[in-house]
Amino acid sequence: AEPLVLVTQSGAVRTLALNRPAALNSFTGEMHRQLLAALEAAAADAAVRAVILTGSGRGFCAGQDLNDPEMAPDADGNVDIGRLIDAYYQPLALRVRSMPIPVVAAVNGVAAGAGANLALGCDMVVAARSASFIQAFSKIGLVPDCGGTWLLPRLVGRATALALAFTGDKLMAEDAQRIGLIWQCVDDAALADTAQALAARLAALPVKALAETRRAIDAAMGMDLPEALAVEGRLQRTLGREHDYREGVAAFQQKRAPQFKDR
Ligand code: T3D
Repeated sequence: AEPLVLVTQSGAVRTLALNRPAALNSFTGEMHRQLLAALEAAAADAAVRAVILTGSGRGFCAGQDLNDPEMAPDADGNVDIGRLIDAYYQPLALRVRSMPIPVVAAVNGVAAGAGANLALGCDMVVAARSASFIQAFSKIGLVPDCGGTWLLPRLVGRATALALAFTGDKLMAEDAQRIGLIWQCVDDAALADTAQALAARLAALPVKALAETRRAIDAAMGMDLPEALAVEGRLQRTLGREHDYREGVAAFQQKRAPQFKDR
């Protein structure tokens, strides 16, 4: 069978493309399993220093496949959504957010429901001009999941988070960039090259320090200043003993390009 996640590699950048284009790459259990396995493999492979997450066809990801047999109602007509959340969406949101390397979302088309929040949970989001973001949950009586309730107010503040979540209106990539929901909006034809160049640039940086930066910033959101300073101090003390720090300083002093390798 055709893989539901296409895995390709260019230099140190691994690209994972969701691959159910006929259903706008919406999630079935099997696509979840393949994506999680592909993320685990990228995390474990020293030759991979950045990941790009994208979609094949005209969509990025339309969230849960609302026709998935795993969502079939029981005899009382109820769907056990909690099972899907526990088995798939929570592990996915946590896996993306705890990767040891940077994760770039290249949003090639519509990102709806959990698909929007999967993209927004990545470290940097680049979107094609024709792409859009839809918090589709309110239309089917749910709350934003896959980290949406946590991500949205942090990205755009409470007022905009609630407006996006309540209305479920389609937000075009250009507007998403304007309000700070994503990093960059580019012409459709430039998306793949822009994402690849960005990921390659991140891959050449000390990725361990980038992963710790993500962790520290996420943690600091829930801390007061003394606590956040303590975390910074702890991380700086640890990173200061690593190869990449010595290499970065030596390269600066010797006026040469650094060769980072910690992970
Ligand atoms: O179990 C749970 O629900 C747990 C919770 C999970 C979190 C969620 O993700 S909830 C949100 C689920 N997603 C949605 O509600 C979005 C549903 N999709 C749409 O609203 C629209 O498709 C889009 C706005 C995303 C795109 O619209 P458009 O007009 O560009 O495309 P389309 O024609 O609607 O879709 C193209 C095909 O993809 C179509 O199939 P067809 O008719 O050509 O055979 C459509 O049915 C299919 N498709 C799109 N989204 C889904 C889907 N099939 C299954 N599930 C989908 N989510």
